[in-house]
Amino acid sequence: MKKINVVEKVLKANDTIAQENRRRMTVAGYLAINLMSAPGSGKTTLLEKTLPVLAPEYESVVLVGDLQTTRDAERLGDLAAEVTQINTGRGCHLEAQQVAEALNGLKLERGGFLFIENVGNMVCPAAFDLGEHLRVVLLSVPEGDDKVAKYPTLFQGADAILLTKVDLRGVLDFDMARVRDDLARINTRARLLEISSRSGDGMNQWFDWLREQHASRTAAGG
Ligand SMILES: Nc1nc2c(ncn2[C@@H]2O[C@H](COP(=O)(O)OP(=O)(O)OP(=O)(O)O)[C@@H](O)[C@H]2O)c(=O)[nH]1
Ligand SMILES: [Mg+2]
Repeated sequence: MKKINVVEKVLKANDTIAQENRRRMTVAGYLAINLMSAPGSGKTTLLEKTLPVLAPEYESVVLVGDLQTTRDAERLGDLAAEVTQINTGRGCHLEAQQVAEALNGLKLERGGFLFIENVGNMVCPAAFDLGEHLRVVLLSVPEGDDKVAKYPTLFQGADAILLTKVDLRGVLDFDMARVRDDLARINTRARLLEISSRSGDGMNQWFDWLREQHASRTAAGG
C-alpha cells in the first residue's frame, strides 16, 4: 500500500509541473504535440518530413527524448528553429520536469508547433503528462496488427493514431480491420491516419490535421 502511495505522489508532482508547462506553451502560442511509439516506428523520420512542410507557415521547436546519444537531434537540427535533446539515462520515458527545464532554455517567441519526441517505448510514456496539448501515437506496419490490443493504455490516450510505413503493407501480413476493431473498443475519438514517410502516402492528411488543430486551438485561445 505504501508503495502505491509513493507512485501516486510522483505522478501528482509530475501532473502539477505538466500543467505549468501547458500554460507556458499556450501563453507563448505553441501547440505542443507528444509523439509516442515503440522504438523505430518512424517518429524522427516523420518529423524530418513534417518540419520542412510546416516551415513556411509556422515556427517549429523540437524536444527529443532518448536514453543516450544526440543522433535524433542531429537529424532534426537544421529543420527546426530549435532542437533540444533530453537524455534520460536509464529512464524509459520523458517527465514533465525534464520538459520544464528544456523550455527554460528556449526562446519561444514566435508561436507555432512544439513537437516532443518521447523515448521509444509502448508502456512508460503513456503514464506521464508532459504538458502537451495533443498526443499522437505511431504504430508501424512491421510491429504487427495486434499491438493496439496488447498495449491499450498508449492508444487509449491518443488524439491521433498514425499507422506508419504503409509502403510495407505489400510485403508484410497486416490486417487493418483488426486494428480498427481493437480501436473501436478502446478509443473512437482519435483520428486514424494511414501514412508513409517514405512514399508520401497520407502525409497531406497528417499536415492538414496539424493545421486544423493549430487553427482551432489558437482560435479557442488554447
Ligand atoms: N519503409 C519505411 N521505413 C520507414 C518509414 N519511416 C521510417 N522508416 C524507417 O524506420 C527506421 C526507424 O525510423 P526512425 O524515424 O528513426 O524511428 P523512431 O521512432 O524515431 O525511433 P526511436 O527514436 O529509436 O524510437 C529508419 O530506418 C527509417 O528509415 C516509412 O514510412 N517506410
Ligand atoms: Mg527517433
